[in-house]
Amino acid sequence: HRELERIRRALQHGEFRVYYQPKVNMRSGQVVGLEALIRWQHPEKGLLSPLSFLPQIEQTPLIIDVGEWVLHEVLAQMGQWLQEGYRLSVSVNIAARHFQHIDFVFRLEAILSEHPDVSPHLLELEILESAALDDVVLMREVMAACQGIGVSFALDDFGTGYSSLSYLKQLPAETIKIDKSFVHDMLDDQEDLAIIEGVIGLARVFRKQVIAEGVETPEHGLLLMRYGCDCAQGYGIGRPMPAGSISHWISDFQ
Ligand code: G
Ligand code: G
Ligand code: MN
Ligand code: NA
Repeated sequence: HRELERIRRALQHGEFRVYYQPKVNMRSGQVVGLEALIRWQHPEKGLLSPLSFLPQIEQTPLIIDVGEWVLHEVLAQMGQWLQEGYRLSVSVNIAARHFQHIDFVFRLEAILSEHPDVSPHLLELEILESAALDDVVLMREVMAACQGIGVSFALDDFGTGYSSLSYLKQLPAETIKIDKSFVHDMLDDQEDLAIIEGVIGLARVFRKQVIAEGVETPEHGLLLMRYGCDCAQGYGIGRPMPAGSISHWISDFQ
């Protein structure tokens, strides 16, 4: 519990940061948006990965406080970018417990209404297909309610859950994200390549956008494009970076 208290204090003391990683359309070369990724700027330990603190709070109410902080922070930053002439879509990772909270849609609307300058259409939520294991009917209803106010969805880490195929049919997400583990090995593992080919084919049948994560080399990008993948994200395109670096990154990229 001391660890939980420390994380709560980090939130109160403003020690969390949001980094942004670009997503690009491989054919047009356009930046299609950014993924928001939380970091902890720890006073002694330096910049910490979410893997070092999110798992500890994932099953506690604190995950909701942190998740709502991220949403506020991202919407405020999007408003700032709009003032600078950048109309950027941003996707935010939402923990299963947060998304399944009874007040999720109500609270999301409240948060959006505090940022009236930012259109909800610019906000995408990334949810894990494994989150849907609990209650697909509930998931579908909450997603539909969010879509009713303009917010869209991506199924994150797609392919790593247990029932990908049935979820694809049941969950109204606009986008699926091919998990980086498949991309990592696609160049020398025929089975991973076959999974990628299969996911892209499914995405086309279900009329969903498909984005590959973990694109680290031009070879990854070229092969994904050849298989019909729309968009890409990864260290080979741009690393997660502070908000202040994004405008420079965009001008350099284009
Ligand atoms: O950015 P990085 O690769 O370190 O992120 C590690 C994991 O943490 C990823 O699975 C990512 O989805 C998750 N993550 C990053 N930021 C957030 C966030 O704001 N909320 C939630 N729930 N998960 C996040
Ligand atoms: O679970 P999720 O897909 O949200 O996790 C995204 C994570 O992947 C982030 O922690 C991000 O830092 C990381 N990431 C982004 N691009 C790459 C990449 O090209 N290679 C690897 N190994 N990780 C990446
Ligand atoms: Mn994600
Ligand atoms: Na992922």
